Amino acid sequence: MSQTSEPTATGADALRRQLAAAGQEHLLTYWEQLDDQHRSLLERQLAAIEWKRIPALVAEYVLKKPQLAGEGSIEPARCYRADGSNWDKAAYKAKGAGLIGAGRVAAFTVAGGQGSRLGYEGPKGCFPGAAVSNKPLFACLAEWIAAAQSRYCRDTHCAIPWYIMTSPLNHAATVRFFKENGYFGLKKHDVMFFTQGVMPSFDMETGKVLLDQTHMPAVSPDGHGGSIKALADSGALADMTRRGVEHLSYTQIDNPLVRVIDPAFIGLHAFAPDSSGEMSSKMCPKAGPDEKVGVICKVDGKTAVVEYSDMPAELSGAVGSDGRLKFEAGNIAVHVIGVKFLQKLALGGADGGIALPYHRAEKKVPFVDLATGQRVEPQKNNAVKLELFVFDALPLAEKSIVLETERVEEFAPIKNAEGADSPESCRRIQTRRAAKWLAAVGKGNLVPVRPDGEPDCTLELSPLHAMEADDLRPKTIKPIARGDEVIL
Ligand code: UD2
Repeated sequence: MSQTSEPTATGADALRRQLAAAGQEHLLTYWEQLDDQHRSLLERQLAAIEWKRIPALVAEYVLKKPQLAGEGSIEPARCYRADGSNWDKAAYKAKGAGLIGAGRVAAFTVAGGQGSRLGYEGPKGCFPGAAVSNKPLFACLAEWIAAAQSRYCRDTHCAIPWYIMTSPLNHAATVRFFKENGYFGLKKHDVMFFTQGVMPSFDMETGKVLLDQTHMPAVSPDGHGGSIKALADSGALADMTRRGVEHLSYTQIDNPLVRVIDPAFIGLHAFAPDSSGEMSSKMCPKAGPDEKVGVICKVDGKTAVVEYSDMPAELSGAVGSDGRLKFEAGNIAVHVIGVKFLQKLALGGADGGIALPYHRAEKKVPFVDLATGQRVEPQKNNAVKLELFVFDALPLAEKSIVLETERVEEFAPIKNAEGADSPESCRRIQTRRAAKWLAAVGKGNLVPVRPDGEPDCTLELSPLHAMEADDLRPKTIKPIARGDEVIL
């Protein structure tokens, strides 16, 4: 490592000491050569990292591979069925609607991811999501919130606040997009943005943090589990308390079909006897034993998500007497989380929070080679990234319920440019849902069908027009021609 001279500012001195104590002083290798602007950029980015935690993380997660799979017993999670066969759906829906109407529920969207698999440069929420109009994903979610507000808060005039987590990499672009689009019809003061933290990328062999540029460490967002700390640090939790919000409806930005606010799910979470109102989950039955999604299970009696890669093959493939996969509960990343539970997680531990485990991913991360000063684009994995996952909070809840949902009803994520979970598959599922709802209210004959049973058209249905099949009953819908693209 080349010698660097001491930064002059007191802040920079303190930073150098912190870096030295963490064994990461090499990050100031180019300090002498940087101009003031780049120095202050480097200083700001390094100051955002909690250096005192880094040596332990390097030892535990970077220089060795931690065993994440639980040693304990794994059993299927009990689920409330989508068809309401083992619960009183109407009663819980009414209770949930009451909470929404009383202003006790807020929406929360994690939108800090980088969308790298999709190959899209901007914030993922700006990506076209609606099947025909190409409205962006943010608009799809905003319309659901507006629809829920006018349906459940009509008499009370309460709002459904919307908290959106961005990352330092996409925050400015996200906020600008909302401004340019008039907050998609929502009130500006009910939409709150905050950024999540970042984690540095580490050299896989040495545990040293990589420099992306001479004035920039290699960093990436710290995972959706970073939302717990970010909600507290940003003041979002305090804002919820001020507004009287008690439950947060958590969804991801990548799924335009998601029921952003679902009264039946909220009612179960808040009132079911086997829920402590801390953290609940929706699941979608896995398409088959090999579908690559985490599975919601009971691990040592506690609800938890087991990553598909950690699931023993004999369990993944096991079939019950009802012919269903025993471990069928695919995690679709839809939760309701109690605000008190979030406060406990964010503020309750010895060092001010309850630590979730990190997940280690080996990646190719470009870096400045300190020996040559050249930037290197590695051909094989050279780095470790660490991320927190929000579902690791599930076992910390005392009692946690799981609600089944059908894929066609609310799971059509856009993750890849093509194939499974792509814009095309999302359009197909949106169309199927609209056709299913039309059929449910006796209008199925309006939809042209292919020999394989698929609708022979593309359909888009805004939640502002229908949040469930019954809403389509009074509507007049013209017959749809083969190949048509129709906004219902
Ligand atoms: C996630 C789940 C998977 C399944 C699937 C459903 C994990 C590890 N896996 O897979 O089990 O439930 O979703 O669609 O979560 N995000 C942030 N900040 C970050 C990282 C991600 O806000 O630092 C957001 C991101 O913007 C997106 C969501 O989290 O809304 C999911 O991120 P992902 O695409 O990395 O998750 P994925 O598809 O691997």
